[in-house]
Amino acid sequence: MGIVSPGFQGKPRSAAVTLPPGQYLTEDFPVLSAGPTPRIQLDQWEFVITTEAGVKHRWSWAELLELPSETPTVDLHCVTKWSKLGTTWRGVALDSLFEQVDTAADFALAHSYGGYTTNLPLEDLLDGQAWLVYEYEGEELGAEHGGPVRLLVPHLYLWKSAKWVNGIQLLVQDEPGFWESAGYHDYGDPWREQRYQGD
Ligand SMILES: Nc1nc2c(c(=O)[nH]1)N[C@H]1C(S)=C(S)[C@@H](COP(=O)(O)O)O[C@H]1N2
Ligand SMILES: [Mo]
Repeated sequence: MGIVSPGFQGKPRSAAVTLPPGQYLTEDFPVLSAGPTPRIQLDQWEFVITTEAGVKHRWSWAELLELPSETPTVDLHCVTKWSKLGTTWRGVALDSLFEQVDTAADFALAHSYGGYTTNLPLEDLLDGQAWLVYEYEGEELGAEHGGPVRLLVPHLYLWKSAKWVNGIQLLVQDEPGFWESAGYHDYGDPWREQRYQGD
């Protein structure tokens, strides 16, 4: 037992956690993948932003690591109703990649090794809201959770955080991705419970 000075007992133990509507708390980290886990050699890996004009901006693994990294601690909310709080990642803010990109597009379609896609407004990838992450809790990101590199967009349901991400295609008109074509919401804000089209 340690000695606790009066008036300094840490954070209140009864602090209630507020979750988005319909979500429950989980401590483990479920794996949800719509297909087999692709294995990508780091010397083969690349990430490509393709503008609406067809201009391509490419980063190799080494080039990605040269960009300034951040360690966001964020909450995850899956549309299957689990939420996991306080996860810490390391990666590059999409802002750093988009510095070089000239675009007037409003929409983005993320593409992954294996063919998965998901759409989101370009503005939701910017202003410190989204990262390309390659570490989870201080360790190299495991393949089952999207390694070597996944997209992390924690303010939207987790299906927007494309695992094994390898590109962003910029679009003047929105196009649904994999789950959005199957009836999931185009935006997917957990706090507004936008699970399905029409929510
Ligand atoms: N490439 C790819 N990314 C994906 C998926 C997928 O099937 N393929 N599933 C999505 C869904 S529905 C969820 S809930 C999260 C799950 O991430 P996790 O397996 O790391 O928990 O990844 C998202 N990203
Ligand atoms: Mo999901």
